[in-house]
Amino acid sequence: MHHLTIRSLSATPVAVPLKRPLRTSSQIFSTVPLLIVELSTQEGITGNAYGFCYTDVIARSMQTVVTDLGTVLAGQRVAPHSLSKRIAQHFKLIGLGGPLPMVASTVDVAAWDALAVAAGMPLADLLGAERRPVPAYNSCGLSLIGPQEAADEAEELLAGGFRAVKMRLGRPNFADDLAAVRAVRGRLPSEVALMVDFNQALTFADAMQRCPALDDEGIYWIEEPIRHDDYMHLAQVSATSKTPIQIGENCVGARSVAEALETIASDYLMFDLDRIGGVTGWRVAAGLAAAHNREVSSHLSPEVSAHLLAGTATMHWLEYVDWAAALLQEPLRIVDGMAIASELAGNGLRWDAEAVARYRLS
Ligand code: SMN
Ligand code: MG
Repeated sequence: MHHLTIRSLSATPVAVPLKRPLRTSSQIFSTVPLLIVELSTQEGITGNAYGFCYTDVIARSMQTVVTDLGTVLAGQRVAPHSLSKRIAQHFKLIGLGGPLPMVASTVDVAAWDALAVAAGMPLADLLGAERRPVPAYNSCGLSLIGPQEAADEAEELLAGGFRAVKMRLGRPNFADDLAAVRAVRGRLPSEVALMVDFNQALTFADAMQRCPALDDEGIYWIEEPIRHDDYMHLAQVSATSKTPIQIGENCVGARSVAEALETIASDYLMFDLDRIGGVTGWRVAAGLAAAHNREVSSHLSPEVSAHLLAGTATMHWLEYVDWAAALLQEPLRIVDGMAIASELAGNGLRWDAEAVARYRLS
C-alpha cells in the first residue's frame, strides 16, 4: 500500500471506574473520562488513540470537535507531519490550548497507528526503535490518604514486580505529608524508588521550605511543586532542593519544553502524549531533551508511551496507570516491573467493544 487517505474521524467518550479513587491536591477522580478516537481511511485501515479528558463534560463535548475536524481532514493523506501543521492552522485563531491539544494529539497518534498497521509493524519498530523494556513506576494509587493506609497500599503496588511507585503530596500541613512519606518509605524496600507529586499545590515560598525539607527522606523525584509554567521559580526550587525536580506533564508542544530546558526549570522532564503533540510532538521534544542530556519520562498514556520511550535517547521512567486496560483487548504488559510495548502491528490499542459500550458516556 503506497499511502493512506483520511475518510473520517470518530470519537467515543467513556468513563472508566478506578480501582482506587485518585485524590490529588486539586481534583478527586473516581472514574476517568477518556475519549476514544478512531481515524478511518479510504483504504479500510483504522488508526486508534485515546485522550484523557479530566472531566466528563470535556470528553462529551470534544466528541463533536473531533468529528468536525474529520470533515476538515477528509481526503488528506495520512502523513502526520503535514497533518499536524494542518491541524495547528485549523486551531490557530482560537489557540491550541485547553482540551484542543489533546484533540490534535489523539488524531496524530491515530494517524501513526494507521501507518504502523498498514506497514504491519509495531509503532516502535516503524519509528526505528528497538522495542526494549521500559522501567515503569506504579502510579495506580497513593492518593492523599492517611500514613498507615498509604504504607499498606504502597506494598500492594509492588505486585507485578514494580520497583518504583509514586505518591501524591500537597496536604495543607507539611507535617501530614511528611508523616505519609515516612510511613511509605519505611514500608518499601530500600531499592524501590519513591516518587512524589505535589500537583502544583505549593507557593514558591512554601516550596523553598518543603522541597529541601524532603532532602533526606529517600525520595527519587519531586514533581510539580509549584505552578507548572513558572520556570523561573522552578529553577530556584531545583537549585535549592537536593532531590531532583520533575516537571513536564503540562508542557503543550515542544516550545514549552525548550523553555523549560533553557531556564533549567527542572532536573527531569516528563511528556504527556496528549499535550506534547502525539507521536510527532513527542519526537521533537525528545530530540530537544536529548540535546540537553535530560532524562525523559512519560505521563499517563502508558500503552503508546512504551513505544515512544523505547525510542527516546534519554529514556527514563514510564508512568504506569491501568486506566485504559479495561477497554483493551490486550492491555499493556508489565513484566518484572518493566513495560513491554505491544508486538501487534500499530500502537497496540485495540478496543474491547463490549467494554467500550459498558463505559460509554451518554
Ligand atoms: C496526575 C495527572 C492527571 C490526573 C491524575 C494525576 C498526576 C500524575 O499529575 O503525574 O500522575
Ligand atoms: Mg504529575
